[in-house]
Amino acid sequence: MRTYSYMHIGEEIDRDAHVICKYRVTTDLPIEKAAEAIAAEQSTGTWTGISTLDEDVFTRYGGKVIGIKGDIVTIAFPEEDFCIENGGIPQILSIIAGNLFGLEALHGVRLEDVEFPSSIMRKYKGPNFGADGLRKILDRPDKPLVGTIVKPKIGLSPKDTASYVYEAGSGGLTNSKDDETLVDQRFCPIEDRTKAIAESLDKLKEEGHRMVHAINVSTNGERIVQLAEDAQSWGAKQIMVDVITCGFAAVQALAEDPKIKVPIHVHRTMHGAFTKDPLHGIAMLPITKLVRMCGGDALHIGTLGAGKMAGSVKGDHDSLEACLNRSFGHKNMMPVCSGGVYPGVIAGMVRASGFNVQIQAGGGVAGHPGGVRKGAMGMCQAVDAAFKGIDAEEYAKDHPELKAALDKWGIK
Ligand code: CAP
Ligand code: MG
Repeated sequence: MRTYSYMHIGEEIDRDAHVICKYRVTTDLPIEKAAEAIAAEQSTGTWTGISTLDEDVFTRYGGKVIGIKGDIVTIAFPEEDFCIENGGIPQILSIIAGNLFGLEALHGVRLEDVEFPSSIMRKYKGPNFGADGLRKILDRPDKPLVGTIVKPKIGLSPKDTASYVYEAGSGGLTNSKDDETLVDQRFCPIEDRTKAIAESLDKLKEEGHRMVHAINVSTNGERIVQLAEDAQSWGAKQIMVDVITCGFAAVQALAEDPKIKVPIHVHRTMHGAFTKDPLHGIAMLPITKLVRMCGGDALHIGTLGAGKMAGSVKGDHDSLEACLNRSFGHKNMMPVCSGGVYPGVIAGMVRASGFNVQIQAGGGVAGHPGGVRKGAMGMCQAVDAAFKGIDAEEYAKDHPELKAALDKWGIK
């Protein structure tokens, strides 16, 4: 029985006929052996030579280790290993991010990046609106979008949620959203909430202010598209989905449903389970690329070191870049900076991110001493100051809502 070598370092490979993955590997094995173990496990091999593997199958479908640099291993998987139909993200993940994480011989392995050939990219339609489309809806061409997450996360009635949204919009916010744990609980049924919020948004519109609120439709696979359609019929101007708990296929199903005509806000709750460890798991970069392929219009990317959530500044930057770069082949996606944001962190955060972002604060709005409307004003003033290049403390001299926020939380 023959055993085959998965090592192809130094050989020419057709990059447009392979899915190319970069893994960070920690192991006591020689790294070549570890790399081969991954390529084998994720393509044509297993832990031992097998009688059923012949030259032809191995050559056509075997993963190829094409680079090793320090602890980074690059593996190219032939495009033929992947499903022919559109909708193959679950199967793509079972190859590029599958059994390899459990291999005993590896102390740690982290999928850092993935590049898809155009034959696979073409199967995915990408965002329907993207960052540019969202800006058009909100008539806000240049400044960062400024949003809130209704707080408390859970417990408010539809009426109280709608009045929070109205107050936030009156204070100038362009966006608001349900929190990730709110979908359709008894205290806040989704139909009543969506209708009540739609009234708030209509009232704001009559008063000359455009705002969207993302209704969280994260639910079972067989219900999610119908729930999103229903939410839209009840007046939702944006829908939200938790990509990790619902799956990439859910984002794609929503984006490709011809009846859904509103943008999709993508939350990433649970991502910390595999993004937080720098040596094991999956980085946000591949997650971002997959969400963009599947059609998310906005995605949480972290706060570039400014907020409450753990995350590497480089990781957040990579994700930001992958949302916005114009060479991706699909519309761009609005990067959402959220998690412990308050007015005093905005200048620094925007310096790191640029202006093409959606800045979001839950506690940083609802925790303002003057209430939600003033909290929203404080956030908007901080964004205006950053946009104009004026120091926040200086700007606060003529803007009492910002001043109150800086007095409470300080500047980071
Ligand atoms: C922010 C948030 C978001 C986090 C998720 C929260 O609220 O609603 O879920 O931004 O962060 O509940 O924490 P606050 P990440 O503004 O009150 O912090 O995308 O980094 O996982
Ligand atoms: Mg939240």
